Amino acid sequence: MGCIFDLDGVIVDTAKYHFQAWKQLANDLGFDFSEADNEKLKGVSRAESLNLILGWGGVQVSEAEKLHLMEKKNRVYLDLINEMNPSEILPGVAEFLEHLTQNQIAIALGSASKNAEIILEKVELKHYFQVLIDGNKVSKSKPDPEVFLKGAEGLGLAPENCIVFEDAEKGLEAAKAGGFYAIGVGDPAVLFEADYCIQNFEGQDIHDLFNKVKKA
Ligand code: B16
Ligand code: MG
Repeated sequence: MGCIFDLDGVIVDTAKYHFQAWKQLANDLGFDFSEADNEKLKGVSRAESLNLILGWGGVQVSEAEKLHLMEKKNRVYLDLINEMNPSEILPGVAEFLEHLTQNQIAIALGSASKNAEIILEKVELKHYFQVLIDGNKVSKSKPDPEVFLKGAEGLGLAPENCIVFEDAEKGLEAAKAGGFYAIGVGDPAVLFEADYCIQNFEGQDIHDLFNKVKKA
């Protein structure tokens, strides 16, 4: 049995730092975008995020300029995440990872972020993960299931023996497309693709969760 975790929105809230960094880039290019628009960037790769943002601003640039803009945004983002510490771990996550470990449940990360490893190091959770699949190891973005399939493969488990925890619709779509059980972390009205939803990890028991998704 295994669990595969998304990072942003599940383990930590890095969306606020992505927003700050992208907003600064957009402002430098002479336009702005809202926090509501930012919701559409959750779980979306860096390159796809940039394309969406440039579209909102009606800005067209060359492919070379896109690379430069992505680097610029990432430098600002890295400065922000460099200040992260374990106080930013979302409620109940550290205890839940410990509970999984105690129960010999395998743990993997399945994140679109190329900065996932450094974030896990900053919040001191990296040692819980047997497998890290991040934006550097996949060629297709969620809703393609590649990131979770590679996670399961790394753990030596079949998708039907793994639960994926996700906060984004695209991530849940990816999990279901890959044949995984999927637990949404957040609002069930939004995360309707999930087999089951939790508000956070506080007091969660993995055996209860497996029973709930199996019945779904
Ligand atoms: P990076 P997740 C995603 O993380 C974020 O939700 C998304 O907003 C971001 O663009 C993407 O990572 C790529 O991040 O620029 O650090 O490579 O939810 O898949 O953990
Ligand atoms: Mg996420």
